[in-house]
Amino acid sequence: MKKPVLIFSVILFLVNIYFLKGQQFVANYDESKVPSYRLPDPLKFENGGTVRNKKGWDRRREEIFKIFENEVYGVAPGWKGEIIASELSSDENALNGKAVRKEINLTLKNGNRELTMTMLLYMPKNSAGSPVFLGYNFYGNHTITSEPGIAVTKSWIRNNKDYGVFENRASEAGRGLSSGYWPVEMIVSEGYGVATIYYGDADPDYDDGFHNGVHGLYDQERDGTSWGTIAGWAWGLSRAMDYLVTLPSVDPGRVIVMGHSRLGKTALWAGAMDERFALVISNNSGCGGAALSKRAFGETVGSINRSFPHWFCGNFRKYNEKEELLPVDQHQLIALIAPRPVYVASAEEDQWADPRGEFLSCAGASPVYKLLTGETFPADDMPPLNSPVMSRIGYHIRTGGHAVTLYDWQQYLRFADMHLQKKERATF
Ligand code: GTR
Repeated sequence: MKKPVLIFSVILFLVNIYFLKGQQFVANYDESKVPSYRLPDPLKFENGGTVRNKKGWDRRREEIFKIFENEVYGVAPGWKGEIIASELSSDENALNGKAVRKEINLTLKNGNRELTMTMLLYMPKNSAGSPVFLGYNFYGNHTITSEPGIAVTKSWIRNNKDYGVFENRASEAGRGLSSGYWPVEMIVSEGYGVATIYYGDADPDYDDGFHNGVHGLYDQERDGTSWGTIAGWAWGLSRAMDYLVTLPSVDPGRVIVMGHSRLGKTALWAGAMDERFALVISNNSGCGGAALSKRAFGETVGSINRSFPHWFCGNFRKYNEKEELLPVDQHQLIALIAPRPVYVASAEEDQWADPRGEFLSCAGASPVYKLLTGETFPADDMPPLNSPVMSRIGYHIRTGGHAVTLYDWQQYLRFADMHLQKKERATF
């Protein structure tokens, strides 16, 4: 080959690679470009046999759970340690006398390693066995209400000038700034408690090679199946649960695990890992949460693994741009929660999280709920905006963007009332 031709060919080759790669990195928002895919059947064993009853489902559930552990979130270790709870503060007349508010340090001790998470707990006044919403917050306990008594977190936080976080330290400036996400007074007035922990207490949200946070409680050789950060956060919620079930003010059979976005992914995996959670809520959880991966719509497995290399297990990277090879999809994550009630919420402008993919996961989990409870998911197609559908699976897509809004909470309370308080609420 002549030299100029050779040079030209090499340049053409490089340009090709550049554009091909480029294409993979551009998110698809066009429904007509969703690849054709086949979802694994939650009611077919890996060997092809059919699940026919509850006993069969228990075995199938094991299979699906193991695949999620090994290929998606990683395997979280069992817990044989000790949790030491120490109360930091208590206010019997919080929220204008409606609630009892406590801050509790939960120190997890595993041999000579330890980690402390600070829980903020609001319970309705005179509560004896109330249901509770448990969920992490993004910016510290002091951000969820404006009440002055709540300590500003001392943990590492991603810098954010809007929240007054500089040099990875929170400040007074953040107080109450997340109260829109947490309408605590309304929730408590409806007879529910709220328990929340800053998510970075369980595991700081950056890639440090899994030394700090809950991973640091163990001395572990890591491989492709080792737990990532989402599994770590989910595991931390189970430790919070270990504590909640000891409180007389809390009904241990009615703890609801709830989360938004990355913490929505976490809530779903926590609900799958720990069957003590009575109800699970995923708000705008998207890729690796409620959205089907095989649709590759909005955020994809490749893009999430590149942006957040610490969230999932190493094996999940095998499916970057190869979603068709995934042996599970996220409808099976919803199915792992069955027969417990689960609510998935999407937002119209949150296309990155693939609302249709979140809806289709609910529909895909429906046969498992049908088998176990006789109830199906009552929607064949996506419901109109702001028109929730609720059976044991609840779903809505509301107007607006990626956030937790009052509207979302109103639906969660209605859904929780239906299933855990056994009272009907027409609508808010
Ligand atoms: C985005 C990420 C999403 C979602 C979100 C969040 O950057 O791509 O998967 O988790 O963050 O947690 O706010």
